[in-house]
Amino acid sequence: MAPMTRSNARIARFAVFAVILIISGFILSKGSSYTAGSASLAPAVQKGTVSDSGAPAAGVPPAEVKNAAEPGAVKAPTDKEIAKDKISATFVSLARNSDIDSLLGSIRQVEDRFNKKFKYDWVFLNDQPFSEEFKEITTAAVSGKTKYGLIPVEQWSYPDHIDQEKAALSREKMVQENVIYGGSVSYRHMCRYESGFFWRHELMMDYEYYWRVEPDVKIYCDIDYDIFKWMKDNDKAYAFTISLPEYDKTIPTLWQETKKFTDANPQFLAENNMLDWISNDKGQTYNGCHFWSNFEIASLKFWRSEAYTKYFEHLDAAGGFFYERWGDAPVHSIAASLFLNRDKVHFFEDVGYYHVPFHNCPVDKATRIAKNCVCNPNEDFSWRPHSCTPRYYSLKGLKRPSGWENFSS
Ligand SMILES: Nc1nc2c(ncn2[C@@H]2O[C@H](COP(=O)(O)OP(=O)(O)O)[C@@H](O)[C@H]2O)c(=O)[nH]1
Ligand SMILES: [Mg+2]
Repeated sequence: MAPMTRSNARIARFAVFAVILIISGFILSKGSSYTAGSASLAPAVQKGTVSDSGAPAAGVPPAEVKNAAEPGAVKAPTDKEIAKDKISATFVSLARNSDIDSLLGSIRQVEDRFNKKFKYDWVFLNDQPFSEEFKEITTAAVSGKTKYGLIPVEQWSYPDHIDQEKAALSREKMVQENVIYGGSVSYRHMCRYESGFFWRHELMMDYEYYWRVEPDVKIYCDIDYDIFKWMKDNDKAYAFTISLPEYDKTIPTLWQETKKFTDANPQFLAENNMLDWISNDKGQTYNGCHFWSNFEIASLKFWRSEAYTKYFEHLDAAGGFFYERWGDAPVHSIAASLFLNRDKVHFFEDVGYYHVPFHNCPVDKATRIAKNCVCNPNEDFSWRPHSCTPRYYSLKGLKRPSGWENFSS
C-alpha cells in the first residue's frame, strides 16, 4: 500500500472531524427531544406567567402562557414515555343508562382528539346500577381503564333537614315562572351531587385531577399535549372553556349564603382571589358569572380542601339545592373565584368545545389550522357580550387571542 501523502492525511483528519461532528449533532438533537419529567408534551412553559407579549404562536395552546415552544419543535413521545410521565388523572361522567348513545358520542370525540394518545382512565357514576350493556360499550370505546361507581343513596336523596313540602312548593313556582329544570327533582340531586360528592366517591380517591365529560358534547380541535400534566406543571387547579352569567331565578339566596360563610370564615379567602370577576360591586352582589361546569378540568384536591368542604356543608345546610335550584356551576365557580389565587384558574382557549347551545371555537385562525379544528369561529361564544370570558381576560391582564374583536358583537 502506498505511504500516506500529506494531503491524504489532511483528508483523513477532516473525515474523522466530520464524523465526530455528525455524532455530536445526533446526540444533541436526541437530548432536546421529549424527556420524561420535562414540562413538555404540552408546550414548554414558564410557570405562573400570563400572556402579556404578542399573540400566541400558531397552534401553541394555552393563551395564558407566554414563551411557549412550537409544538412542532417537540418530538412526539413514545407510548413508553407517555406511560412513564402520566399523572394521576381520570375522566369522569355522571350518567344514566339511558345516556349511553349521547355519551358515546362525547367519548368518541375525547378519545379521537386526545385520549387515544394518553389513555387516561374513565370513571362513570350513576345513582342506579349501570347495565352490562352500558359497561361493555363504554369499556370498548375508552382507551384507558374504565370504572363504574354506584352513588350512595344518601348522596342522592333529601337530607333530613329539608322540608319536602317547601321544596315542592318552590318547584311549582319555578315551573310557573318557566325556570329551566325548575320542576325537576332529579336535576337538583344531580347539581347537589356534582357540588358536594363526586370528588369523594371511592373511585375518585385514586386521582389528583379530573376532566368532566357530559353526553352530547363536541371537542373541536386536537389536543396533542398531555393536558393533565400541563395543569400540574403549571400549578393550575381549575380550567374552563365557556363562562356566562347564571339565571338569577335559580339562585336568589346563593350569594347571601356565600357572604355569611365568608364573613364567618375569612381565613379561606385567597389573597389574590377573583372576587372582581364574580362581583361588580366589590362583593355586595353576585353578577352571576360562572364557569360552565359541563366541561371542567380541575384538581380534586381543591374540592377536598377544608375551605370547599366547609363551604359545601354550609350551602347544603341552607337548603338552596332544593328550595331554589342552585347549580353546581355557580357553586364551583364562586368557590374557585374566592378560595383560589387567580393564577390557579385557566381558560383553555385552544380546546374547541361545544355543549348545547354554546361553542368555544378558537377565533385565532392559526390556532384552528394548527389544531385541525372543525368549528366555525362565527359561532364562538367566548368574546360575545354575554360571555364572562372577556371580563376574565381584563381582570387578569391577559392578551386576547388574535382577531377576537371580529367575533365580539
Ligand atoms: N345518573 C344520573 N345522571 C344524571 C341525571 N340527571 C342528569 N345526569 C347527568 O348529569 C349531567 C348533567 O345533566 P344534563 O342533562 O346534561 O344537564 P344540562 O347540561 O344542565 O342540561 C350529565 O352528565 C347527565 O348525564 C340522573 O338523574 N341520574
Ligand atoms: Mg349537559
